[in-house]
Amino acid sequence: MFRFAIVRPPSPNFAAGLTRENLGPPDFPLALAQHAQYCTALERCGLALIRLDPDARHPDATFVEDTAVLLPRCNVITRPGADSRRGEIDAIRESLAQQGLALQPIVDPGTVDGGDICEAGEHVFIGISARTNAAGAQQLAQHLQAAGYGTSFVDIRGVDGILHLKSGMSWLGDGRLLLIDALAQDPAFASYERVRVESDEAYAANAVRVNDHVLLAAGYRRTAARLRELGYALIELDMSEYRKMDGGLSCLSLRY
Ligand code: CIR
Repeated sequence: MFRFAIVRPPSPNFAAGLTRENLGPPDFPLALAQHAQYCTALERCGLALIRLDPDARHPDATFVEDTAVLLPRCNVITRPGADSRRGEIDAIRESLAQQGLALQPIVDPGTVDGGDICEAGEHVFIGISARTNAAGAQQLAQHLQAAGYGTSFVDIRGVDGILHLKSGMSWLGDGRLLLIDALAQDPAFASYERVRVESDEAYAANAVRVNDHVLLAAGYRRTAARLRELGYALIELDMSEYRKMDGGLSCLSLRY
């Protein structure tokens, strides 16, 4: 069960953040409204929110997930792979320390973005990507293994269209993963029940199980129907402005 989430609304220069998408600049007032709906959804799932102030020095700072990996027995402050994002960790470290969490570091030359880390109960998948390098993945695996978690690496550098591992997959609980086709065949996931996301709905693969609900991007009819069939209570959220900046549902909060 998650009890808390750290969230941080975008700052007015949100459009200056990194993106590989060609969907045009985000509409800032709409991004704020979508963020507010996202926060309401987390509260509906029973979470108490820790709301950080927007950070104009870091236009990507709303994507708080990339700055830490928080698990019941292991908390790690990351070292984000993009230079422009490295300073985002300061405010997160301070906030987590205030909550009394003991934090382990990722150190140079390692880089890790939290979006590459997919916790699946006692096992953690660590994506190796343009942001998370082999040294960072190795350091993180050592921290996790010392805390008793199993780990495996998933190299996504050859997978088109996803920035982070979790851009293409999510843990649904109950032994189930939601996956895009390009990941579904990876042997790392062979022992899980795999729920496929069709290629024209690939963005929906970044869902988030939060206690008794699954948060899902709005507008992905077949994925929503499949998850409902499996018995999940969905909260569908419009993510259009975050998608323009290469972000998905999971990136907007750090849940613990
Ligand atoms: C970036 O490129 O770093 C941001 N514009 C998007 C980060 C999205 N984070 C995530 O998927 N965990």
